[in-house]
Amino acid sequence: MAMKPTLAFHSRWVRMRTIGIGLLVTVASLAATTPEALGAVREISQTPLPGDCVPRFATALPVFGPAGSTPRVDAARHRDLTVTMAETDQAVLPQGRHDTCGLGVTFGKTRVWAYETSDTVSKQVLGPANWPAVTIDAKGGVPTRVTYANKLPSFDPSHPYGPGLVQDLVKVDQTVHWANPLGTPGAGHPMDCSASENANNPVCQRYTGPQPAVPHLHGAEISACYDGGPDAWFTPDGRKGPQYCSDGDPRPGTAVYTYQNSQEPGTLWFHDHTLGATRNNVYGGLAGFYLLRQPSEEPKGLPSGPYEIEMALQDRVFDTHSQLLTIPPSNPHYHPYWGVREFGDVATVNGAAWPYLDVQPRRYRFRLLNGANGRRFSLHFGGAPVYQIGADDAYFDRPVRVNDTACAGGASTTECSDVDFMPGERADIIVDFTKLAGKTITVTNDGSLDTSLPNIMQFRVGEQLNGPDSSCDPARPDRDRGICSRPTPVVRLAGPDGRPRVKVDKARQFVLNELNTSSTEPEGGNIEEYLNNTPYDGLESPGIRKEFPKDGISELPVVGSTELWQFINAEDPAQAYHPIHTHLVQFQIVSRQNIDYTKYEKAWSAGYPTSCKPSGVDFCPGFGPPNPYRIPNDDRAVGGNPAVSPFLDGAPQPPDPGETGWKDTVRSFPHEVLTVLVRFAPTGVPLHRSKPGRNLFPFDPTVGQYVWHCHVLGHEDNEMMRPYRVVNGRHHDHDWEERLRR
Ligand SMILES: [Cu+2]
Repeated sequence: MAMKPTLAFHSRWVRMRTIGIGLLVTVASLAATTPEALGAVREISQTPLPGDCVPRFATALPVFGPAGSTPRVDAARHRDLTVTMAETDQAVLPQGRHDTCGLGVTFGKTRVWAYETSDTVSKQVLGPANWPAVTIDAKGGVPTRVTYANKLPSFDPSHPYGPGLVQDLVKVDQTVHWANPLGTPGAGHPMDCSASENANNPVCQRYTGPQPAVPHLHGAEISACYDGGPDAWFTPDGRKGPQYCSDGDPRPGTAVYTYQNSQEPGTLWFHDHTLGATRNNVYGGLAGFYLLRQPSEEPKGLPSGPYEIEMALQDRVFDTHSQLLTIPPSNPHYHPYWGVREFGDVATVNGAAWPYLDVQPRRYRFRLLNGANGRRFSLHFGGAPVYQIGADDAYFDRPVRVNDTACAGGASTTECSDVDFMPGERADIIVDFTKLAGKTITVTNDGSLDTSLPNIMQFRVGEQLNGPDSSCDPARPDRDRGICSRPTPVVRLAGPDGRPRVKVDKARQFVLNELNTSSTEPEGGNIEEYLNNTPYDGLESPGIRKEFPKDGISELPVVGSTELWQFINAEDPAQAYHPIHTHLVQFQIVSRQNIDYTKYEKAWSAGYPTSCKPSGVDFCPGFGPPNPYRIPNDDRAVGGNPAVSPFLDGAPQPPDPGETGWKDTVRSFPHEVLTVLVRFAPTGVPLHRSKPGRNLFPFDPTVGQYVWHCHVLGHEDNEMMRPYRVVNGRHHDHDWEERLRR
């Protein structure tokens, strides 16, 4: 949202948000007097290495499973796993001396954070510490118990290159609302760190205390206790977030989760989710695949064994010592280490820079993950036929040819690509190299307009086949025999015309917006990203707090119900995209439709009382929506926003062919309203069985809380995330009714 900021507005905001932490100050001041907290520790000085100095296609793609040297972790055989978060050195860049940039550069190993997986009972290491984690291969119906152990070392100023180096390099920004394990006063609130009186404030320094971490299994239908949400973090020395949860009472620095693996099969991944430090922990390397297999529910005949390879696409910046470098902040005065768009200038796949993969002239299955902090990838496979068989956690009914069909995005898309995905999304594809023997294919990318990363990796197609290709032909799926085709069709919440096939129990409209005072401040002002103009803690929003005084949680869907959620992206720049992710449930995309965003914004801001508008600002940042949340608007949608339908522009666009199944993360583009149907039931439940109030999960989702958020890690780390609770439909409106009676 465009706005004219004033400094008066800042101080008012800081005061407003500081109320409530006063009580903590006395307790926390002890911790705050340590040298670390005072920022006395020197930082390692780094010289950025231009990405162009890293030779391309000089490193083989690291591969897990039969095609590589590291087997996947077999979670059906090893049902009790220990996953340890640790620091390790890894060959990310092509090792040794290379003549690039007009001079010789010698690359060494890169210190990263990694997950190491072992068998809890035998202690056998099944997946050595690696970025990304060695893939966990789980089997439907066979639960996996995981003990997560946080052994991330803290930076040690007397041994700066010893253990803890990564913490110094990835730099947690304490001006964003974050886990703050030491209770540093004022952390999590905007502060003008360029002002001389704040120069030594610990909030303006990077964090070097015990590192909080919490792993989230992305895409899991899971009880809240094992979800690994942002407030469930824990540190190596036993500090815990307010939503920390575990089986039993494990030793400090650990949490024990049970993954029931009861859902439909697909490509899940696990990654860190610490409040306000997800971007750091994932950038450090804490992410990995979790493949859930259930042969009876999967298409038969897909390329498998050495011809099935998972690939995590990310981007990084390195320094001249081959170490990770924090992407330079966009607004250093207010956020010394945080950036609104964090783009690296080196593409990494499975933790290797610009790798290549030798393939045979046959079909391959690639499970692609966009694991980047903020970068959207729009990929082209050099003309090789590409079929998509699934997205996120779920299979499509049958493969769809996707070459040049990923076209959503309007003004932010230069051309249609083969696979277009944003952080958090997965694409399960078959690439057919059969007719490409002897060719070299470069995977190119045009997904980010202002900071491009044009190349990703290379396929080198050999001349020889190592045995015949017996995989199914994705162009000719056999539905009756389930070959290249799902044995049971996807449960469809909407018909081909986009109309819901089920009763919609509730419609919600949310505005995605941004507080940004950069326009008048050369080094960038304060930025916060909001869902529905509400910070993560809804109690900070006067509008939300009034209606939801208990915990500020405004999304209270009834278990078993189906809701229509519309995301109104009224932001302007083409890069203001937001991949929206829901925990616990998947959803189906109905449409995207252009809106007249200037007119909508005007109607929206007019709804705010002038008393809460800072001078020169056209809305009330972080206030919550302009209207009462629970009173439906003219579109019969709750959420507290003016109805969006009068501002729709042009015809609704159906989802891209590559997003026609269940999704857990969806791309929201600027100037568009995105409509999805969310059902608070497992994906496999037939339409007629799901009813409001009926819980069909094999656990009780009304216990605890989940989140929904933007999966640009910098955005979710800076307020673009909201907790939500599933309710049983009997008491959820209790508070509200009570207020009405008064
Ligand atoms: Cu976002």
